[in-house]
Amino acid sequence: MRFIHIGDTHIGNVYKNDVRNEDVKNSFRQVVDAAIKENVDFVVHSGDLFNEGNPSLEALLFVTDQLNRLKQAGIRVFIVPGSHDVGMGDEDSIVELFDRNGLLVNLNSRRYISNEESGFYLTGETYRNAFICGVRGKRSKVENEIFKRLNVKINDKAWIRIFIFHHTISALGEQFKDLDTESLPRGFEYYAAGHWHGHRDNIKFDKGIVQYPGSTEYCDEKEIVDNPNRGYYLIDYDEKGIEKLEYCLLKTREKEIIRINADKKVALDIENEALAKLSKNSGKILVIKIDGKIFGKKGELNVGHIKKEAVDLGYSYVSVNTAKIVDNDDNVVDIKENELNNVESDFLRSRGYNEDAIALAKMLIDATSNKNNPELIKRQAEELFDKYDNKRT
Ligand SMILES: [Mn+2]
Repeated sequence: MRFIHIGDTHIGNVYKNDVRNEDVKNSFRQVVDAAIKENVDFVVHSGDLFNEGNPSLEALLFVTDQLNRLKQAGIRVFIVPGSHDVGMGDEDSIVELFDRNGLLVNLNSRRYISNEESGFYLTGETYRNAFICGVRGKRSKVENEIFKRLNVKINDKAWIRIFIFHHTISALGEQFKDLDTESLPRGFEYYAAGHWHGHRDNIKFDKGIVQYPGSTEYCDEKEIVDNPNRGYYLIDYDEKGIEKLEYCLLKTREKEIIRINADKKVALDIENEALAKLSKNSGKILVIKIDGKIFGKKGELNVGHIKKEAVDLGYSYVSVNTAKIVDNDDNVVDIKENELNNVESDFLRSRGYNEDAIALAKMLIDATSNKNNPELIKRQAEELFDKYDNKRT
């Protein structure tokens, strides 16, 4: 028997860029192609099927078509909703719609769950001698609590037991965790994990392994720079358990990462240096990362100009990261600004805002404090919305 494990496919508007959103779809299509070609018995998806909890009609139709291809090939899909698959304030996930239409199995559909005083009871499905169950991604702290009260009715007779979840566990690094690794239920051979967009496998837990396939496409600049590969797992199993496990690569767009040091250079020199490194191409992804101490002001750098030239040369996606540039002014106001920043953050935190919202508010405050230069405010506002839009896991 054989299955594919994927996660974080994020169908929808990951980018404000049609070419890249098509790439996101194309990766999903490649996985469906592979599932059919490899003649798998089923597909396991560890959440974030969609990028938004209320996807566009186009995204819904695309996913419907791809799931129908799998259905026609006799391949079932098992999923738990991810953090992106649920709309604001909604209890049910968009994934449930597909469950009711018979195109996939939502393992967190209410028929698998019973929340009682004595605990949170979970069942799953046994299919082709594999027992599969899971817990959906987190929308609030409640989901973490579920793990503490979790009782799973495991099928001991299955050849393999698969637990799907959508959290970053502490084994990935304490600073990233939204769940202690030890909180996972025991007794499974394969832990199909999602939410972490990087690819990490073979994390040992109990008698099994935790596997993060990562997202099927790069969803932001950080992923483009940090994580070289996108892919999925192909797993063979028999009555003795997992027989063979392979990480298969997806074909993604070529990318170019340019690093520039700004030390002692004026804005125009940095701009020219960046432009000189670009070349005509047919749709590469481009990330320019600039760091160091600029001569003059950071705001003088015309990022919009670099972006426009790059797009004209054919790059499909351009990101110019100036976050690591230091101004001449920075040292002088360091202490004062730090204190002010803390006061602002503490206040917002006391009002219950989360860290993302606080970061956005602070960026807005920074941008509007440059009162004398409307062009600069406009440019910074555009950049900060870009950054906020692309910030997702
Ligand atoms: Mn995700």
